[in-house]
Amino acid sequence: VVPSANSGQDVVISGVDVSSAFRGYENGLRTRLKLDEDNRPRVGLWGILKSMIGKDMTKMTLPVSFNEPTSLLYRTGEDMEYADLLNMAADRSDSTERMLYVAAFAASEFASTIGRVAKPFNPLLGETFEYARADKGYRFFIEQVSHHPPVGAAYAESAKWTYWGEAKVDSKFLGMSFDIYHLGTWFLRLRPTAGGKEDFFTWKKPKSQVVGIMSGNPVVDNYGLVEIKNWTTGEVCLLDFKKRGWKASTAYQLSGKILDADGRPRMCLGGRWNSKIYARLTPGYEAHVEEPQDARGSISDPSRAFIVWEANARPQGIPFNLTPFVLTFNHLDDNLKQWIAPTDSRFRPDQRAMEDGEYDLAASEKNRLEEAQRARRKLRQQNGDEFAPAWFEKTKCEITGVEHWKFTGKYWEQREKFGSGDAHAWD
Ligand code: CLR
Repeated sequence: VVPSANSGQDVVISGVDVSSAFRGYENGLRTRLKLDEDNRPRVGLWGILKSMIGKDMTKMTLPVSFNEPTSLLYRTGEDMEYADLLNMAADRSDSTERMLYVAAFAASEFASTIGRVAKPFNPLLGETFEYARADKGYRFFIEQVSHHPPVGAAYAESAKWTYWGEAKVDSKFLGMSFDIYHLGTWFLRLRPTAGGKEDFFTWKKPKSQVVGIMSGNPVVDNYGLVEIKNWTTGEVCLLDFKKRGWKASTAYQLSGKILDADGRPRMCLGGRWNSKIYARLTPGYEAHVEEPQDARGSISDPSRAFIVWEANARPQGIPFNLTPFVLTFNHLDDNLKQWIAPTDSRFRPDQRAMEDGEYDLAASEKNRLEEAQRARRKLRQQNGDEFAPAWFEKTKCEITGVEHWKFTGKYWEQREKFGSGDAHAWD
């Protein structure tokens, strides 16, 4: 366990002291699971999937050994791994440079997909997950707000930014590939350190796809065009996640350009979403950007590229090929138990059993939870009730006109009450 360093500093977001959100995390981050190695049976994917062509993931019943001990709530929380990029963005006084770090953030969200061809657990309706990092100054929260179709509403905030959106995926197994479409829009408000107007960005994630299923060498690819828009300045970043070709050298590539409000190029990007991203100032023209000979280029020097982002190391030997970052999510410290909601994913016995390598228990617990969920839905239907999320409300974004889930902020208030001894705070 390493400290997540609650340095004793107060964390203030938009004038509000949010330090209590970090209570319960004092014992630090775990660096390993109970298990040293996942000894899951290695079964070929194709053998089991071939009868499921045309189905989406929610309608596929797969043995639990195809799962990893995460859920779509955790997989969305993984967006926070490179949240530092958002602080770097806010610290730039030039809006093009802010866009650059935001673009790197949007691409960095895919680094964690390497080596993770496994099914995350389906979150239960109303399930929540909170993750607060005093050392990084942010808090993240997500609630499963819909089951059919599955939707998670996420909201993360820090002194310099607010990031929110809808984790909503549609998937289809087509035989040749398993395709995952990210339907939700992602929103980011950035408060430049130098002052001035807030930036307001939106974008959609590119497509994820599992290929190589039939050949027995399944890998995750992420590809497509992403348009990141800064609604405050009119700038746009076009990111092209290249589809993986036959040669391994074509994998993970990305290129992009940042255009000013008049559509003129200002900066170009290149690199790979699994390792490094570079950029170069290209005032008025476009250029292909690749790894510079020396890393000494600077953001203001059009003659050379410079490095914008580098992926964290992926140490070998972590069960399920998890990243060191996501490994910290399911850590249920005794201290933390006194603070988090009973709906928190850390309390899910099936995911717990999975990460402990107790696969039969994981399967039976998963079954039990899903049966109970079906029973609750039936009851709601009989009573003519509709499920209402506890912490989010559906609204329309005034700027973009896009429907989205608005965080009410109440979660952290109730958490503070609960942690301070109000046993009914979560009722
Ligand atoms: C990609 C990064 C996004 C969030 C996100 C959501 C859904 C995830 C996807 C990521 C990666 C690939 C994924 C997918 C759901 C299912 C799919 C994990 C993390 C897996 C690979 C499908 C495997 C299915 C077989 C086992 C049948 O920000």
